[in-house]
Amino acid sequence: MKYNLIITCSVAMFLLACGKQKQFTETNDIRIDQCGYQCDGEKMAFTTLPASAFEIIDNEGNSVYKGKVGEPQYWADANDTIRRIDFSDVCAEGTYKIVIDNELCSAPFAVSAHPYADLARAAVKAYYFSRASMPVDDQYGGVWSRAAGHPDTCVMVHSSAASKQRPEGTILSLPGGWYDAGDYNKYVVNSGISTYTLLLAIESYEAMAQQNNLNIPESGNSLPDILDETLYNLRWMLSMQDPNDGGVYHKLTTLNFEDFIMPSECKRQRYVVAKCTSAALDLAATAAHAYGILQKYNELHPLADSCIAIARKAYDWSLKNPDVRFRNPEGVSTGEYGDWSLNDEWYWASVEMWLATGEKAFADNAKKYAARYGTPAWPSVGMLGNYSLALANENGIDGIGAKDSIVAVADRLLLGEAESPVALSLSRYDWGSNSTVANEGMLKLIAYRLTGDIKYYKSAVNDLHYILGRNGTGYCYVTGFGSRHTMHIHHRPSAADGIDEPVPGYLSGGPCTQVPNDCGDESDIVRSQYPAKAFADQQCSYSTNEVAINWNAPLTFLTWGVESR
Ligand code: 9MR
Ligand code: 9MR
Repeated sequence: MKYNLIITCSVAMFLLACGKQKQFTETNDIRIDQCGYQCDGEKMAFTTLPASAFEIIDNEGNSVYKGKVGEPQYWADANDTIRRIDFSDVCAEGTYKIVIDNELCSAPFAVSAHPYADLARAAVKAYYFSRASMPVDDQYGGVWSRAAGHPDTCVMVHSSAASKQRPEGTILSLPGGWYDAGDYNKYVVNSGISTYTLLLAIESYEAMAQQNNLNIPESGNSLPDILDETLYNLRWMLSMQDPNDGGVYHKLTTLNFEDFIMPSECKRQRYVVAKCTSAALDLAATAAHAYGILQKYNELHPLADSCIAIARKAYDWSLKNPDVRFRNPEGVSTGEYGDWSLNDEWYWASVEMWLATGEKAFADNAKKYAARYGTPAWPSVGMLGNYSLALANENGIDGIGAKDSIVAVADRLLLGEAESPVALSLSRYDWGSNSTVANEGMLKLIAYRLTGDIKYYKSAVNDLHYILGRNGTGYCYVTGFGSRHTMHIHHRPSAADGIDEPVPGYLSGGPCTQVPNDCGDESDIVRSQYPAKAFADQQCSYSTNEVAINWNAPLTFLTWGVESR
């Protein structure tokens, strides 16, 4: 290190003396975390080029560190031979570039005490941009301000949802909530895991929640901004219950997807569609969990009371209708979120109801549905029950080792990371693979919290590095961040607002091996057959480049947890 410094200083002095700096050509083949690295953290980049030596230069072009590039390793997921670049010894705050073989350089990146603070805010702010039924005002949205859309005050009961008290065609007022994704519909199942994940971030990172100013209309009131944002969706979710029987509508939607137009231009009729068990159980779980948190705020006591009452009714409805699965009814073609296995929803809801009420019947049901659940996703929510159980300072439910289950999954993920040339646990590139990475990172952060073992935290930081550019494509997958971020997300406002820059803070779905022809069979957009590269920064590529509330939620938890240490 000392030797390095002496050499690099003299080179710098020589360059300064000559009055010119060597110019390097920037390449995307040095993959870095484009948002930067923590001062005290491990710092790894990798290159797909056959380099042997590297140096780190600072803003003035001074070389501050020199090292050898790692041995070549084959990364099968990307069909690339990669070499690691380890510069963990560079700890001083600053802006740097990596230079390989004295020729090519990376984009500039930061080493900083808080490289993800802005990102952590933007990940939540994205929800504000996604609010239905209200405008995005100039003072909060800047160039991305827009008029309100989808008042949802005249929503029709669809034939699939008709009941005696609310026959087909009944008009309901169900405003608010977030648009699910690049489309403008609102789906209860996907709202459940998203809202819960944000609630868990609020509880887990309370100090950050208290301080974080998101510049949203509620900023300055007595509640944390992230909680205000989360309540915007929770209140809508609660309204999706039919108070007559406790059943919960699966979604609020147009019959077909809207065109790529602004929210205020959308005029199609919206409907509530079919009640189903997964929606009822996910609402029960989320509302029961919210009940616990909202009680901490005096002004939210009435809302907390509604939460537990609604959760109980939804759970009771589910007991009477334990297996009503959702399928898009004839004539409805928007997002399905159909789920064929409901044991995990039963487990999660039973755990939350037990935590909220302490009633034995719920614990018995939780035991009945306990199983080895894995990393969460919208159709597999069992692990969320383990999160709540393990994080609540309660004795737990006899025979359910929630903490052990979390740690066992985290350990498996760390094994995968250790075997990966690029230090990544991810092993499947499904639709929304970036959210799998974020959910894996979140699970590791919870394991860190439960055990205090720093190895889980470090591994979660590697997940964040992947999302922010140290990956198979060299994209930073969050709009508005990094030197090369996704520009053409499948997101209707970003496409229709006439602003080149997409609305910031949104996580793209990421590489995906499903629907390789989403841009059309005739399209000349060809997606790589290698999973880690199967991505297209194209608006048409909804299976790789859409955004979604259940993807930004684990990104929020991950960035908040990494920043909170
Ligand atoms: O825009 C829709 C997106 O939100 C969905 O995730 C996706 C899959 O259901 O479908 C998108 O809509 C496309 C439709 O499925 C096929 N025709 C083109 C639509 C817009 O790209
Ligand atoms: O995230 C969902 C993914 O797991 C499914 O494979 C896919 C197809 O059913 O649908 C995704 O969810 C989309 C939803 O159906 C409609 N809104 C956009 C969502 C993200 O693409």
